[in-house]
Amino acid sequence: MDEPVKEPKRRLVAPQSELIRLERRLFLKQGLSLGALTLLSGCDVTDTDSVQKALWTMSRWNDRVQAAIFDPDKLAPEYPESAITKPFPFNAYYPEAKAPRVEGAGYKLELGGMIRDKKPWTLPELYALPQSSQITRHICVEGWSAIGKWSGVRFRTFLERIGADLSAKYVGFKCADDYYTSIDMPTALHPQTLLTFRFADQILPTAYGFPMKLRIPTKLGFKNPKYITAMFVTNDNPGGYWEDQGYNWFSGL
Ligand SMILES: Nc1nc2c(c(=O)[nH]1)N[C@H]1C(S)=C(S)[C@@H](COP(=O)(O)O)O[C@H]1N2
Ligand SMILES: [Mo]
Repeated sequence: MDEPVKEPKRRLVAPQSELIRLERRLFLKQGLSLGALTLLSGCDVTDTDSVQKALWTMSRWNDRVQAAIFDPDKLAPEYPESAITKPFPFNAYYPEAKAPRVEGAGYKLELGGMIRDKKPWTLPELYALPQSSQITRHICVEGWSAIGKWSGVRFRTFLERIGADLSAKYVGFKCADDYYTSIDMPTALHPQTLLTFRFADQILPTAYGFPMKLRIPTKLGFKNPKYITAMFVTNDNPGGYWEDQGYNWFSGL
């Protein structure tokens, strides 16, 4: 849609649409209206800066509440093969043609932080770990969802194998693009959280994150890093690409 907007008019509507954006975020993420936020925070909603600050405070509060009510035994729904979405959508903060092409032969997964054995892992070593599969729904905050089949090692199994400190708070991920994200340890240990190397029974294609994607069906799509090159265990929240721009950090069940 190309709607020509004249320069002066655009400048006039800009602050208004910023507020509409904020209101939408507030409503989506906290189930709140701008009016309710005004009452709760006492800040002037026409002052975008203080609204942003209040949003951040509430988002952090929300993370704590969500982490507290996280149920490690609650499973995301699984589906039959017939429910798989074809074609499965690609998504990233750039178009598909720009997806990073990781060289499999020389690849090594780097480990850091609170991990006993930080020896880097090659792909053949990772493929030799016990593998399991899931058919689950990937839900993107942008408003689409799709069912896919991923296979790989239970992340808990891998964390145990490398001697990760399971009492630490976070696991952080670095990716071959400039993406990064992090998750809470209870979610890392959840039985459906898989470090996956296959999509639809084939080695992960570039689009879906070769050489690996952390598949977490209990979290929104942006908490599922593709093209992982490094991971580390830490007690300092590493944030994330979208999280640092205001998306709720926990974003999960
Ligand atoms: N490295 C990396 N991982 C990423 C992203 C990204 O841009 N880079 N985008 C996230 C988002 S927002 C979504 S919805 C899913 C999309 O995964 P798909 O391409 O397999 O559908 O990847 C997530 N993981
Ligand atoms: Mo997404």
